[in-house]
Amino acid sequence: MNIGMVCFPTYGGSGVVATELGKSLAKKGHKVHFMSYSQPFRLNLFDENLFYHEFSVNDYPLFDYQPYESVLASKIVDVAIFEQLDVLHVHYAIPHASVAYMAQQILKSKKIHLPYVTTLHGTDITLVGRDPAFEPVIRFSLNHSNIITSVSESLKMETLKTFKIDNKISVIPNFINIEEYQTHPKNCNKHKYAPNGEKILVHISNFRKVKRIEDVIRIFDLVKKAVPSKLILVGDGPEKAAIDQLCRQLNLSHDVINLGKIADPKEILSVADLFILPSETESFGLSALEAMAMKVPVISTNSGGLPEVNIHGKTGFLSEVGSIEEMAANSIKLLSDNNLFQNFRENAFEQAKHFDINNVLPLYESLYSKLISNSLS
Ligand code: GMT
Repeated sequence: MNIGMVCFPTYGGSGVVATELGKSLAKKGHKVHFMSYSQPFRLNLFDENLFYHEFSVNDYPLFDYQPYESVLASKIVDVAIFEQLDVLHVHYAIPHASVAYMAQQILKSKKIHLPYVTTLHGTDITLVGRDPAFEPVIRFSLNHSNIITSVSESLKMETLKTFKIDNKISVIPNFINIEEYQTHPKNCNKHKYAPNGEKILVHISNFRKVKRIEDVIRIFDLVKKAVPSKLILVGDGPEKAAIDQLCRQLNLSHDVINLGKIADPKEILSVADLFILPSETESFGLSALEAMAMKVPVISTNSGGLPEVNIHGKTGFLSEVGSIEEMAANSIKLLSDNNLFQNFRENAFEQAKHFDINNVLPLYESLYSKLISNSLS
């Protein structure tokens, strides 16, 4: 198949899912064409069957806001014709679902049918999508998507509650390549971050308010008082400066290690004892799944799709949003009981196996095939 893939290239789960999906499809022999304004951060163009079509949105004094949508729609039309795309897959509904619709209509006027799949990732529905200013456009473009997928049951329910859509939503969960985690060496650099054998807590995100990073710091503050430990923060974003300030206030600066943005989290996860994800809302929690694939138990909230990934009392613990003391107590419980901890590590890995790419890729392939055969008939 010839597949067009549209995603945001920035540091975030939807771009990671699109990129990893594209890479796996390419390995199976499909040709995958990424279209974006800069190269998605995990894309490796040396891989066979992967192509990247960049577009730039020119600035002009008249524009306070650059016409991203128009340029992307034109790029899709151009690539669809030149590369003879069979299907288009857009990640993140805003604005990609309406752009896909526009491209589809332009192509239709040229007697070309390009079916599109829209994958909902989370904040496109739960945060940004809640803005009433987007409602008619989102509803329309979702209703006109040839297929809608969502990354969790919770996000599907949330979408049906927020938007009156008649279209069916298929749940296809996020995934990891379990083999890459299984074969990754463990603990190699642990001494670098924890020279005195401290436990290592890790948080990875794009440091937006929804991630509640302040809770990560406050949980760590309590844990550290009971168990010698270090906290590694991976990522960057709008909350970073406030977090640095909080670490200074709590006298934690020497125990909190900031690594900034890292494309592949495996090395960091390989030294982690616990993964902390206290998000306000989280449609799936791909970073939690990546941690579990590396046998790292997860302390998270129970919001959104997190309970579909992290199983309370088995692979980690779930708490209400903002329950800092409880999340700290659960962390201490796990870090102080080696038998329990080893049990959770194995359970986390077993649970992660359900989300292996080999189980998920055929679901996307069969959706694409269905769309292509419908358009041929
Ligand atoms: O805020 C983020 O974590 C990034 C965001 C995105 O859209 O890029 O992530 C969302 O999509 C991920 C991949 O499907 C999910 O694993 C995240 O749970 C989801 N984030 C939220 O719902 C806050």
